[in-house]
Amino acid sequence: MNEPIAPHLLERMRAARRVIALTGAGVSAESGLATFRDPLTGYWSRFNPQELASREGFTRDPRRVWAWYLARRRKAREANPNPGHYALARLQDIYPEVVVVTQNIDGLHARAGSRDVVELHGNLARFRCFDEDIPVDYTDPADAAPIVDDDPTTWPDVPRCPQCGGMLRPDVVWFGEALPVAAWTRAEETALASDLCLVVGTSAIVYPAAVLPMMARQSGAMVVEVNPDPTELTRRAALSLRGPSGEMLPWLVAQIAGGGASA
Ligand code: BV8
Repeated sequence: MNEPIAPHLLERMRAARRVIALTGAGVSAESGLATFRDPLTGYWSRFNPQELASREGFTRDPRRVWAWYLARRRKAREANPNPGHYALARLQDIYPEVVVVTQNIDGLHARAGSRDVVELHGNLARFRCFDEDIPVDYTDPADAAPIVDDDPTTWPDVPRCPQCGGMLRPDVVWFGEALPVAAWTRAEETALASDLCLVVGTSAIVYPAAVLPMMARQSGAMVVEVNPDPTELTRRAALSLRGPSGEMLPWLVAQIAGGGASA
């Protein structure tokens, strides 16, 4: 059973009108998608994700990086939103403004019904030409041969851009790359205008995303963290719910809505 929320904090959350929810890989953990902080399983455990999620990593070994993303794309396509994603979507019935600003590239917030999602780091379902940087339609055939992480003979060749013959890449933001301007601008504006900032399932290590809760706090927002572990943000949060978001978020939403112990 969760600790009851102090009445003054509950009142402050209920009085909010503009909510920003900053999410990271942890909100999708209960959908079966690995986080970055988890030791990468199997073959990928020998790599630092920052090595793979970078232009240098891709140019060094395009087929390895392509295989890693395609395997993640397939897992995300087969995954389902979990109660944490649905609870964030339910906030839309309580507050006039709810914006989910996510670092995740799995598309699960939209699939759970969140209508206003800002994808800071792109989306695994979209692809671009590595050379021209233009969007390129590519559908990974559902019946394609399985990718075996540590068997390079199962890694598909990197598909080519129909315009220029350059390699395709996932439409995600790699380390060292700038965030999409429109997404970052919207995220900043939302953080500065918010009066309640939920920070869910993120280690708050990657920038500039990790700045957003501080922007919200400096603008007077109440910061609430949901994470099984303490993070860089914990000491700055007015409330830290120590547990998995798939359990804590439905409980939190029920408390805010004035409901009982379950969602
Ligand atoms: C930029 C998409 C500048 C790809 C990602 C040196 C050289 C170059 C850059 C830098 C440098 N030093 C610092 C930087 C900046 C760098 C950065 O921040 N590095 C870090 C490592 C210090 N940032 C960048 O490079 C950014 N770009 O700075 O550009 C620029 C400006 C102008 C012009 C040119 C350049 C780009 C950063 C984006 C990188 N792309 N993702 C992909 O996914 O493959 S980042 C990726 O990692 C995620 O998107 C996310 O942001 C991050 C992982 O963090 P989390 O989501 O928090 O996940 P994590 O695993 O860390 O934590 C999970 C949490 O969940 C944990 O706290 C855990 O306790 C919790 N949890 C677990 N289970 C649950 C749970 N919580 C709730 N419920 C559960 N069940």
